[in-house]
Amino acid sequence: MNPSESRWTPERLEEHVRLILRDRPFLVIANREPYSHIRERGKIKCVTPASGLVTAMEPILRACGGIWVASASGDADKETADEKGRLRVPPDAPAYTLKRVWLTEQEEEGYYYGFSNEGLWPLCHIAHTRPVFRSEDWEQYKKVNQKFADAALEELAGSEEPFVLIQDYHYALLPRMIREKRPDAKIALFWHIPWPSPEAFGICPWGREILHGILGADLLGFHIQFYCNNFLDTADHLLEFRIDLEQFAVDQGGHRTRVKPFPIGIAPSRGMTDGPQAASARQEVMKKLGIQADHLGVGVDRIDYTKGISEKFRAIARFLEKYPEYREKIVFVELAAPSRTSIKSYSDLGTELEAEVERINQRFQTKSWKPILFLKEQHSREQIDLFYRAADFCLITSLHDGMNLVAKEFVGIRSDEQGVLILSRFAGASRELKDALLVNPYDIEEVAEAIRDAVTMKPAEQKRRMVRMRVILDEHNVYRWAADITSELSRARPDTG
Ligand code: ADQ
Repeated sequence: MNPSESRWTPERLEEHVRLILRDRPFLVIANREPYSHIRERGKIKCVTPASGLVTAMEPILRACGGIWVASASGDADKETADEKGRLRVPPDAPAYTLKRVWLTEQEEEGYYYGFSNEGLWPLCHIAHTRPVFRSEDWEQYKKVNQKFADAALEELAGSEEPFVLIQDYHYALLPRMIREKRPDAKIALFWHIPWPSPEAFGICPWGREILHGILGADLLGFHIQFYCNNFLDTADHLLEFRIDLEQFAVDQGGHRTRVKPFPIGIAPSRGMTDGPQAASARQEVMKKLGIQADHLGVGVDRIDYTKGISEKFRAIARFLEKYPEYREKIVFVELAAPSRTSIKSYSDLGTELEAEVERINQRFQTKSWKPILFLKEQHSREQIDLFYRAADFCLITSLHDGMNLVAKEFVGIRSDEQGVLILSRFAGASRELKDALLVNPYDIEEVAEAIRDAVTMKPAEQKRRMVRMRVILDEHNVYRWAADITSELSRARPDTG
């Protein structure tokens, strides 16, 4: 079979899912909605957040006319849905149902910002930020999980053997809540972030309840095998259930949860063949920013302490210190999206990073040159892609990261087979993208050397590495990720006893 025949496409995924489901319903639960409605200058506008998850889930939902349950987020969401929060989407070619769930401010504060993002997020990422566990947040987390379970159960009424795919750490309790009412459902939970060691997880006051909730699923997915192993170790330490290390499963009486890696990918060939190629992209970027440089580096991150943005800036400073011949010749552009800003430590981090860039720039800058441009805003897909195309290297220094899609986006777009990826070995993506320059982001010296290796790497060597990484991305795109999860879920055995 040639590669194009084996490649997964939305059509192939749709076909695949149709065969598996045979008219059984498919329900996705995710915090983010695929379509939201906002008011703009007196008019209602439908907006689609650019998201890999929407790309992967839509073909499945299209294939079976499924249901997506999510938190309402737009200020015109209410009047565009029916009294049960339902509407048909995509608006221009309705194919499946979006069911919106409304949260109160207090619920959102406790469940989303509190327990999910100040508790579970730092608990699962080893980035030396202490998790905060407040019992009020935990109460809201339980309440909101129940609210989503009720919304899902309402939609599943009257169906038989439905497939339920739950996304992420916001819904750890949901698999058990749904299973208790619908033992015939096949339930999967995909956990997009790492899973820590049993000792690290053990500090969570409600660790056992969380594990018990998760283990209501038939299938638990992580990006890499290492997180699966950590999860099984944790379950072994904290619970009494039988762990099957040969099959990677947890057995609880008659119910079995399989734990498997499903490395997420990106959509294939998004803009890979069209749009300006590297040289003209470079010109466009330079003109836009009013800069001149022989070497251009790029970083693309949400402003989050797990992404190691401060370590990245320190490594650039160290590079300029060690190799002064690159002063005035290299510019590093960091596209940094503000994120979770109602949590104080996140908004403080944005300000601290600005100050750090200012310090480094003041130290090295000349009349006509600054080494780092910190562009703190949400950029459009087109803008980010332009920077990926224009850059000589992309620098990713996550202190810990489930996968890191930026790494894959950069490689995916480089149809010119040039450019160097410098990638933290603590990002899940480092398991697949072995031809990146892999670094320990805590080792500033090593990252500075990797920058030097990137800017001196011969085009033939860049090509050799890029081609190999692109083959891997091509084979493991996001449609295959969705297909693998659904196939595996279809093999789940009904509970016994
Ligand atoms: P994130 O932590 O959000 O996702 P990542 O995988 O890097 O991390 O995805 C970030 C996305 O946001 C990318 O598509 C990127 O292009 C975009 N982005 C970043 N900065 C931006 C900016 N300034 N403007 C606009 N867009 C920007 C979580 C996990 C990851 C895992 C994903 C998917 O933490 O490890 O890879 O889910 O499972």
